[in-house]
Amino acid sequence: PSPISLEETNKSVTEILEAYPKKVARKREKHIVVRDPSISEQQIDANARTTPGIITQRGCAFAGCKGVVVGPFGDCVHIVHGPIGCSYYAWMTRRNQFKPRADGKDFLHYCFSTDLNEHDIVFGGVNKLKQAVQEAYEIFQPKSITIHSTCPVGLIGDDIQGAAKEMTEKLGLPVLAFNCEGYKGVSQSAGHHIANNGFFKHWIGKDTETEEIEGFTVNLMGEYNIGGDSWEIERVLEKCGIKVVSTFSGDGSYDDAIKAHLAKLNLVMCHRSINYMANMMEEKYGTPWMKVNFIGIHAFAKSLRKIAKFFDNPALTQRVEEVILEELGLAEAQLTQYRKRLEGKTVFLFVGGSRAHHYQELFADLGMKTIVAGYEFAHRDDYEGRQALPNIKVDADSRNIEELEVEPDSERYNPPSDAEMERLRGENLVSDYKGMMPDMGEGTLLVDNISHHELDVLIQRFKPDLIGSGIKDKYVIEKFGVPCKQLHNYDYGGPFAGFRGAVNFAKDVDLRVNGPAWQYIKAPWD
Ligand code: CFM
Ligand code: HCA
Repeated sequence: PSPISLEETNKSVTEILEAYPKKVARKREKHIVVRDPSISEQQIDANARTTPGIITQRGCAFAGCKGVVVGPFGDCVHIVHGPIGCSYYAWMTRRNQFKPRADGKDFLHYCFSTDLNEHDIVFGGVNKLKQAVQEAYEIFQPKSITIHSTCPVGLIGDDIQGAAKEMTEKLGLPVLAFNCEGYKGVSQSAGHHIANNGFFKHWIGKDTETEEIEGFTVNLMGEYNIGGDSWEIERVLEKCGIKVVSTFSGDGSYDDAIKAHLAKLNLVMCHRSINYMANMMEEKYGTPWMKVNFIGIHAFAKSLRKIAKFFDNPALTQRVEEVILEELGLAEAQLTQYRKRLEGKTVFLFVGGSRAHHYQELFADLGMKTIVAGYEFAHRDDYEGRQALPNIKVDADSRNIEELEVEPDSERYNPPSDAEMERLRGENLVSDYKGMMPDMGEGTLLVDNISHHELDVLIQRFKPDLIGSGIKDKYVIEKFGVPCKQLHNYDYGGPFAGFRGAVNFAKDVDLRVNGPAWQYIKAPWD
């Protein structure tokens, strides 16, 4: 049950909508849902274009492709083909970490751009791009070079695919081009899809020499090593005897990535950004995938057991139980002091496409209750849990993927019914995958792609003890006297995943929630 009353929740929704012009209110209404578990197959609108004039927290396709999925591969050079601002403002803000391998290659902290200017816009920028690839190759000798086009490149039509092909042949090094112009789709989500397709086409399966990797091998998919999360996850997996072949993309290395097809199982952490790859690998290589959550100590333990169950090996199962006993016991003991001070506090969560769900389990470990939550750009399946069925055609021999259709939008998404999902699960046709909505209690509120106006109303009504969100609203929130914990880049902290991460998180949250400063803050507009 929610600590807020249903009446209160409904009143806030009315207040939010009343401020909008009728047409906008009609649209936004479908993105704001009061959770009612008695309604089967409760729906929410998502993945729709933001109404112009509304201030959203979303990013663009370039952010989703270069910034999120491709950028974390640290031994590669990622060139942004576009005006310098696209590169500069995306430079090192996400806090994805990388440790160089034996070859010492580490280009993560660099910012590579063709610095497209007026002359290039008029006469074309392809030659400049090829020159940039050549220079990057000569100076850095990276494992691979990727090219990312930003908006103006799509408008002038530079053939970046042709340039990549030519340079691949010339240099004998894989050069991959991503047509991830920012305007594609309705958010960064389109960029994830473009990135997945490119990797699948050009990297996955490229290691043809290694025949087999022995042991309980997995890929960590949709884990980006923000604040060192992947390292804590790997520490525990390794302790259990589970071997990580590759991670997409946190602490990602090219040599690992081209072996990904040899892993026996794909663990899908962020479903939103990587489900395409998991589905394509299942189709082409028969690699099964399962949804996991490593955020929250009980969620982590549950995921470890799920992995052990998949491998169905008595020695592994026993080892996993031993590790859980040790790690969970220690973390629980360490969390006790924080839990005492945090129990019963309320949280709002507005983050990307998976964390607004994943972090609810960690807050529950701390005794905190999520009362309002929403994604910025997730799709209906991430909310409703009725997974869109794989809609991918992969030509097994040539690795051709049908050209990306811009992300199917909400109106065209036709989810399977609960009954249909049951049947598919029974036949092992879909992974055991659950969205955010079923985990949210009666009377809680789901708000998709929240706007600043909506956030203002909800803060004033519910006065949460903490909001987990991003940089675009952090300071608006804190001016209300409510602490904001960034759940994108973790502010300056982390890791927050796994057992040790949960303890870091609790300390950080306690400092914020129980810090004495907030009571002295008077919002400038009061
Ligand atoms: Fe997946 Fe992510 Fe997220 Fe995401 Fe992102 Fe991110 Fe995020 Mo910021 S891949 S959807 S596009 S978990 S960058 S590491 S924090 S919005 S919730
Ligand atoms: C992005 C990246 C971002 C932004 C974070 C934020 C990240 O969407 O381009 O808005 O605070 O995690 O760095 O999601």
